[in-house]
Amino acid sequence: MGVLKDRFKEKAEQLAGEVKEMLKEHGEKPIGEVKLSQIYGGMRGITGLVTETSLLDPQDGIRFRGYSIPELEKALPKAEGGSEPLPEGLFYLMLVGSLPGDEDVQHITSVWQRRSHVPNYVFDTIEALPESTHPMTQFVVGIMALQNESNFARRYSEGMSKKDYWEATFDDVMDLIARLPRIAAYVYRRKYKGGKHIQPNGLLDWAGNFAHMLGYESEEFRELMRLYMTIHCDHEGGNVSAHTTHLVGSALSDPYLAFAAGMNGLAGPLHGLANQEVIKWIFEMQEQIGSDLPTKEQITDYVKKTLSEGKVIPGYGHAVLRRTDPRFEAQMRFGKKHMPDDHLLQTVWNIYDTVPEILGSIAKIKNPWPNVDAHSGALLVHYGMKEYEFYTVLFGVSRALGVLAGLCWDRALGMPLERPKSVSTRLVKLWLEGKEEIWG
Ligand code: CMX
Repeated sequence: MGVLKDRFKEKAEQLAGEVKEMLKEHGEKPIGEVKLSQIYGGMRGITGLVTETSLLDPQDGIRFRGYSIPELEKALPKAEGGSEPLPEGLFYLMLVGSLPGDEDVQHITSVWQRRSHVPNYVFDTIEALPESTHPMTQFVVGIMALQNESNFARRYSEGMSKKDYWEATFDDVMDLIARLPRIAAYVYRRKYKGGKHIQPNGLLDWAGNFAHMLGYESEEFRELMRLYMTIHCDHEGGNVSAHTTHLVGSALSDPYLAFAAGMNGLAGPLHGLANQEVIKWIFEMQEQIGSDLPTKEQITDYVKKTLSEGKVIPGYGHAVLRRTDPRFEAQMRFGKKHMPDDHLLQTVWNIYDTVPEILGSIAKIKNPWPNVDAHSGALLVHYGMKEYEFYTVLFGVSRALGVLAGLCWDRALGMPLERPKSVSTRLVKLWLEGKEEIWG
């Protein structure tokens, strides 16, 4: 068994024992109340899931095993000569629960390098799609084609014991994460670079190699990819991509099936697709105003026009956060360090100075502050990646780290099939009249 697998097994066995004891003693203790408005309101605020990898506080922001993003920027190992965290380190932290050393990170890099081969039939499957197909759809089709390789599916069909589920999941997770950058880069080069593909560089770290396969060779872009892949990876368990991966995995669908399902959720404009919508919206604003550096007054007018047309301001608002997203702040720090004079970034910062006050004056909007997607596209455009329809694929490659580490934990803790109770409005009405019981 590999070093990482051994460590995970040890931690998982310990926690599984603790959870068993905890449930024996406290299993009947209620956690809060559920209101009628919540079941019609996207289940906001209902605590109904357990996710080990990260926790989101509305005021404090995301913490991975207790560490905030600024803390991780300092504490996680870096590439040689680099200053951004390596995503391998965050994967280790989410999986094992403690900070990795340089050797732990190097181990993960080399395992992912070894497992990164993508069979040709996966590329052939992507090639069967029209080039106009959205990059997220091509990405998901590539993942689905790869499902043929699933250890979990093969071993299950051979009659695997329940106690081995976690191990087969772990093997699939490592294979899948290792291969995702190659599939994503293939989609990018196919759609935007005339099918001129770039072979992997086995000497680079996971994110550095991804940048290389995309065709961006500057060390600064590699650093951006390391930061990007780190900060987008997880946002506790209730967001659409994480929850979907967890839900589909609960049917013992293998990690390829579960992750592909999660990616279909990430492809929605209220979730990960917002990063493409932000840049599209800014490009349209620049064009209509006729300037690549609109004034704050012009931005204000444009924001009001967007709202008056019944549209959302992409990149602003959040279902849980009630402050500026620390992932936005991390990208702003990167921008101020590397490209403070870039007009697109300055526009993003001017929007940040303008939008919260406008959204804050609309009573129904609970969070007027920017989320992760408000910033990411501008950094990519700076380095020449203007093909904004591809941005959600980058988000997806990163999100794999969190949701797939989460899936390892789900199987290790023996999480059962997820099956909440639903009710019809007819039953709700009868319940309100006192004629029916809902919870009986
Ligand atoms: N612009 C305009 N209206 C907004 C808004 C925004 N940025 N954010 C929220 N609202 C509106 C909602 O559409 C909703 O209106 P209705 O009641 O008419 O439907 C109302 O305000 C209440 O929404 P909320 O409770 O504040 O927020 P929700 O939890 O329902 O939704 C989110 C959260 C992210 C979907 C929403 O803020 C939004 O649509 N933002 C823009 C899209 C975006 O940036 N998504 C990316 C989120 C991060 C990610 O997952 O990647």
